[in-house]
Amino acid sequence: MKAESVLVLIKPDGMQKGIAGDVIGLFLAGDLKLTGLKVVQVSPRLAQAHYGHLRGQFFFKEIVTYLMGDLHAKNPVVAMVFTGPQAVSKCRKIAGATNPEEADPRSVRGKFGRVTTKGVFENLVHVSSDVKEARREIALWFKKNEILK
Ligand code: IDP
Ligand code: MG
Repeated sequence: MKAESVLVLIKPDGMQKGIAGDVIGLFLAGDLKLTGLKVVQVSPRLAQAHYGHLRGQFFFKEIVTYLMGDLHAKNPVVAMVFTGPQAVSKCRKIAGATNPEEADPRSVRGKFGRVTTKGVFENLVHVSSDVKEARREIALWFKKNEILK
């Protein structure tokens, strides 16, 4: 089967909770190759570009400030690329549903996520939703020479 790549982000709540290692472990258990990894202090520009397609949603401002660490003591993001057959669907399954209350209790979001009283889905991770989105996002977060072949 043809290999594909996916962008996985551990968002600032995961860093603040001190569970980045556990989260990386859950993705590594998916039997994909880790082909990129770095820590990023997210700028307004990067956060807005990352969520550009969601501009106009009622939660847009909130998710931009969330990704920048403004809700979590300015913690950074761990950005990773995983590569292998069906990398997108495998990593989406490991992450769980967008709303942590609806996510499988064994998924990352089910285990560690929460919905705040203000209604923010603090769901710990981002995973590209398809191969096309993954290509755009990987190019946004990584330089070519930061990713293994
Ligand atoms: P995904 O992260 O599961 O792909 P998207 O629809 O791409 O979900 O939404 C991006 C992020 O926006 C989510 O991870 C979540 O943090 C937030 N979000 C999405 N839908 C809602 C909502 O209905 N209420 C609050 N936050 C939301
Ligand atoms: Mg998405």
